[in-house]
Amino acid sequence: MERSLVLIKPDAIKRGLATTILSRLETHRLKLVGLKMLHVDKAMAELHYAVHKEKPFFDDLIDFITSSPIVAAVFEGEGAVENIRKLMGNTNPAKADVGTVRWDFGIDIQQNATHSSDSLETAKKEIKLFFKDSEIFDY
Ligand code: 3AN
Repeated sequence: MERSLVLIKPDAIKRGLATTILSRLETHRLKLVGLKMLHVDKAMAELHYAVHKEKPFFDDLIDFITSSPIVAAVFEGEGAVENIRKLMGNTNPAKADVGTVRWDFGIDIQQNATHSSDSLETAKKEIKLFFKDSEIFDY
């Protein structure tokens, strides 16, 4: 079954939105198979966002994601990667569809509440970065 990585970012954590966002996914046919709270360090953040290394917002992005603990989750389901992206909405909350997580909870393009894997290939790499095999459950 398809799996995807979801991160609840510092802006959402600080506003007490972690369980609200996780719950929204759980009620949309996505099964929670891995969950942890962690404080990402600079090295891990740079690995996670390696594709954005040359972007002008890279340093700010690293500072932001390391600015507080985050919640990392693995969800499983048919079409999980695409369905989670749809539920999250556009990267820029101002352009997100009404009813999406980023429409409801995003502040701006950086403080946009969540991250979710953008392809199956990326999901596999991202899940490996955040979770050991033994931290993902079959049930
Ligand atoms: P998504 O998270 O929707 O996959 P990406 O992969 O394009 O979006 O960007 C990764 C993260 O980089 C975004 N979640 C956002 O926090 C940040 N980001 C993207 N574009 C910008 C931008 N123009 N200015 C500041 N931060 C940005």
